[in-house]
Amino acid sequence: MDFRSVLTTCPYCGVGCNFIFQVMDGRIIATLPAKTGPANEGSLCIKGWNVHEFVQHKDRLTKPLLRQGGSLQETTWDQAFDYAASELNRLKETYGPESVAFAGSARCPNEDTYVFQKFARVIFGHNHVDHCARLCHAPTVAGLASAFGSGAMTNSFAELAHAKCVFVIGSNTTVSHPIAGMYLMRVRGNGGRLIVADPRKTQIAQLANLHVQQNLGTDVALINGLMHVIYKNGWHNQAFIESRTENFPALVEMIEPFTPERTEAITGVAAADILKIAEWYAKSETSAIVYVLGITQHTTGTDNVKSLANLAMLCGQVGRPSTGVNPIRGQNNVQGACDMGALPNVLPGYQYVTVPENVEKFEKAWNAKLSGTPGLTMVEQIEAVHQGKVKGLVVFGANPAVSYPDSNRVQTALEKLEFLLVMDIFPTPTTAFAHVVLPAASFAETEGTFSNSERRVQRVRQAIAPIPGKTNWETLQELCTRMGYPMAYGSAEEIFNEMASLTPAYGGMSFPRLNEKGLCWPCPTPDHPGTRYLHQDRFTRGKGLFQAIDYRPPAETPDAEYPFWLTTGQLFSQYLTGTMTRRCPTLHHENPEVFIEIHPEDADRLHIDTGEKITTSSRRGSITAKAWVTERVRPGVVFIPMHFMENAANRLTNAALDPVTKTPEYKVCAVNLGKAA
Ligand SMILES: Nc1nc2c(c(=O)[nH]1)N[C@H]1C(S)=C(S)[C@@H](COP(=O)(O)OP(=O)(O)OC[C@H]3O[C@@H](n4cnc5c(=O)[nH]c(N)nc54)[C@H](O)[C@@H]3O)O[C@H]1N2
Ligand SMILES: Nc1nc2c(c(=O)[nH]1)N[C@H]1C(S)=C(S)[C@@H](COP(=O)(O)OP(=O)(O)OC[C@H]3O[C@@H](n4cnc5c(=O)[nH]c(N)nc54)[C@H](O)[C@@H]3O)O[C@H]1N2
Ligand code: SF4
Ligand SMILES: [Mo]
Repeated sequence: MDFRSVLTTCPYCGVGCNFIFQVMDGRIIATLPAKTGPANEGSLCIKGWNVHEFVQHKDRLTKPLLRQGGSLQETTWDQAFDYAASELNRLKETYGPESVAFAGSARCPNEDTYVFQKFARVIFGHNHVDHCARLCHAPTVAGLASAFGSGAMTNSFAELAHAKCVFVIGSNTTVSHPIAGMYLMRVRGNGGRLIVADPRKTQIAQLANLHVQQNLGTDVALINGLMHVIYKNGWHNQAFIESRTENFPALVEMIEPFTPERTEAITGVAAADILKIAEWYAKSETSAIVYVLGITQHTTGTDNVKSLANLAMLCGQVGRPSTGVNPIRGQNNVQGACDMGALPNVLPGYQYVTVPENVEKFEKAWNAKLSGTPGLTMVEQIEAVHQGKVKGLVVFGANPAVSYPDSNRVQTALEKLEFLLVMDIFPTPTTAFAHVVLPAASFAETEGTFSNSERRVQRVRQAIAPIPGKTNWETLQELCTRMGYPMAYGSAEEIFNEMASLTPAYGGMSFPRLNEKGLCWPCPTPDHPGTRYLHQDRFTRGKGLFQAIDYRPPAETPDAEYPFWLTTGQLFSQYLTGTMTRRCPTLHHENPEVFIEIHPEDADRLHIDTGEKITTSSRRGSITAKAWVTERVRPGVVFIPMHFMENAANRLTNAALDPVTKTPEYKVCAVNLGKAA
């Protein structure tokens, strides 16, 4: 009997909990929390505890698939590589390199993603490479980079428990990031105040000292209103503003008209509550802001983030322990996938493609011709397919048929592609459109690193042999080699070392150093201890930049034909498109099907009961699901979870994009409702 314990990092959310796989005779038999985990300190949520259920599920893809005679058939690796390479070369030669786009993954280790974006850039010489940060936290990266110079969470999770005030806005923390939620649940016990601003009555809202329910998409107005009150009462931090920031007069002018009364009229939040939040946040010794998708998934996503940065700077609540602006990143490695340059405007380490010296640096290191023009973002790639500009798509660890907005339109684009290559661990609605499917190794089958929301780079370790026979970077490097650019990495560590040599924030990291507790970037030199909180004495960009942001309503608002507001999001025991959690019996049992949350007043008016089937339609599509009559939503608002491919919320959502980052407005659109026919 061979028994081993393997310490590794959770593949679900950006908290980055550490756990120990118990492996017996080549099978994982249990998952146990690791006390040494810096983010989880010995705790795990239900998804972490049961993670091995999907890893060894019978549905795992084990062999490559090739479309033959209209259906996907098993084939050899050799044939799959040959066919994929010849099709990609054909498109490149027939329509030019710009005709092939790349959608990457925030699920896979940094090393896989580094190789993925390098493959796209060296073979095709363009920057049409993106990943799901686009659907999620791209506004964070853009908004915080413009205000502070760095687009990452400023502080660490454990610090949050000791803040005197935590302002949670648009984060369903105990559901989406349960272990981060654990720290927030300690705030009140430690003598701090917890404020939640969320249109829905979430669990964390019910645990707060104060919960306000703003109208969907009105966060800029709410934050400007808070700043108005803070400034008028003299609760702002003048010394901080003078020494650490610039452009303050522009902000003062912008917030002038956002009186509590006007703010109440726009947001629906009572003026008295606005006053209370302003006072608690500004006057507490340490105040931290926590936000997630309620802030970012809007056509005003970047504006929302900039507004939160304004609020923190106005009060000097940044650059110290237990303060800051803390976006909790969604996917396990979305921070890392951004760091690795799986983005159309930056090379690894946020080195802009538009700066010629950066392009030269990577051209020299990679011995290839690269482009200085930013590429297409995820949703733009789909539009480019409709316009006939993109003919081939390489999807690595993503499920656009379910996760992108307006899925009917996405699916017609996938159908139109001359060549679709998908690499996944399971069959999905996206692999169903593919010409070639390459089976992927899961996180349990590979060495590497994930970078969590705190910028902590942590080890991922191989517990069992790769189920498809190859790790993901091995597969990608073989395809790249067959397309004429030889890659010959011998290990994940070798890939990490190349990446670190080109990425200053990772420059001082190495596997031996990461083996202990991981390191938070920036960690520029081998003797640097890593950085727990950012912007201590100066902002990354020098002075913090105040930006005057005006309120803009969402792209689509209710009218006579579509009189309800729809908002979408996540559930506790399902994860994104459900490919993994729906195969974990323990999780699936908790949230087995889609539902539509509707307020009792609306349900009464429409004579709808809990459990009854209702149909909801938007301008783009419709779905039928059971109603859940609940006061979690406000009158006039319905909520639908996004996880269920057979009844995808994205058939309804609006592909209206944030103008800066092209992030879709998943959090607001207009729908109608009625009993199912
Ligand atoms: N169990 C589970 N955990 C997950 C995931 C999962 O699918 N399942 N996904 C992971 C990923 S990738 C991500 S990005 C995160 C997402 O984590 P969250 O962002 O916390 O999850 P959401 O459900 O999208 O909802 C955020 C909150 O925004 C609120 N909201 C809706 N509209 C607005 C608005 O206009 N303004 C404001 N201020 N709030 C609004 C919603 O009511 C909700 O409470 O979770 C990660 N963790
Ligand atoms: N309506 C609505 N839609 C949303 C959202 C919302 O709030 N509302 N949220 C959005 C958000 S925040 C996000 S992040 C996106 C997520 O969008 P996606 O990234 O498309 O969704 P996932 O379900 O994470 O898809 C990841 C895929 O990778 C596969 N996979 C897992 N591990 C590996 C691996 O190691 N290697 C490979 N090759 N594949 C692997 C999984 O089986 C899965 O099919 O969805 C967005 N869509
Ligand atoms: S909180 Fe996130 S990282 Fe931690 S166990 Fe749960 S899903 Fe995994
Ligand atoms: Mo996300």
